[in-house]
Amino acid sequence: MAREPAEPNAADVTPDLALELAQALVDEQFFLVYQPTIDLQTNAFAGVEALIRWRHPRHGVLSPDRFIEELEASGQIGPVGRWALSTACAQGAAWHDRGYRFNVSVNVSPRQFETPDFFRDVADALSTSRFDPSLLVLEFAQATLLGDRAQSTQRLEHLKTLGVRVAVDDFEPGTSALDELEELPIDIVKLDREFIAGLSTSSEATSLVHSLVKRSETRHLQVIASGIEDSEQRAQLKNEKVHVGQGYLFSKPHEAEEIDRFLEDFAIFSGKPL
Ligand code: G
Ligand code: G
Ligand code: MN
Repeated sequence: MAREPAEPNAADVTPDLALELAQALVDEQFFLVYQPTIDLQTNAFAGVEALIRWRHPRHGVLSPDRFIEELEASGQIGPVGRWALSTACAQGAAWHDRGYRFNVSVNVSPRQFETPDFFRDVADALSTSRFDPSLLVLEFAQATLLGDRAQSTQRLEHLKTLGVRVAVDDFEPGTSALDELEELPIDIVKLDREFIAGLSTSSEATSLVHSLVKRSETRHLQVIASGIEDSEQRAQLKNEKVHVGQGYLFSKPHEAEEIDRFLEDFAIFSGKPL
């Protein structure tokens, strides 16, 4: 599905971009931003999703929609994905050391998941950072998992021996293949943000959320709603017993230092209704 970029970009893609991408990792132009997730029932801070950005020397900060595909096509997703995993785990461990214990989610693209190195990349990121594996969530798009299901199952089970958890990203009830996904060892289902955007005007969407949550209880799945932008959506999702929420209503993605400030406010004002 075509999406508006979440943040405006400074320039259109140029052929140079592909070449420049090769140097970007060496030149430390990539950085991660983190978007908080909130327990909708208790208002507790639940975790963050790590999202990559490219600080381009001339075009400014570029969002992954502009360069992930190119990284995939050129095979550079291997080293860049490794960097993202190890950076996110190191940051998660640093928060943990300061007494904050929450999940850190990292997005995994199709080609990353396919490479034999991926398991070792995750294992290395965990052991180097000493981040608690049970706090690391790997997010996969449905299409990444549903290609060769037998192979996906095998890979996911192997990854899960590390103690990590697995999320299905951009899930759209009604159109997504829940039956097939449930055969895989998944732990978390993330509701698509465009689906959430349509929630208030569609009673059908509301009943789809209702049955998903009901089903998740017997399957021991956690349901996360992404793209929550207003308090009406939040109230509706809380009412439907959706476990966790993410979206601009709570916070945009921010660099780690800004998340630190968010956490401080959280500790101080944890009793306030968000
Ligand atoms: O952050 P933003 O909404 O612009 O992200 C756009 C897309 O890029 C999302 O679908 C997200 O899954 C993907 N993405 C963000 N960070 C990473 C990353 O570190 N690795 C991979 N493979 N994909 C990412
Ligand atoms: O596909 P994935 O869920 O990994 O994409 C996450 C992206 O969604 C982030 O890059 C972020 O910029 C964007 N995003 C997060 N919250 C919101 C929101 O409330 N509204 C919109 N429009 N985009 C959001
Ligand atoms: Mn994601």
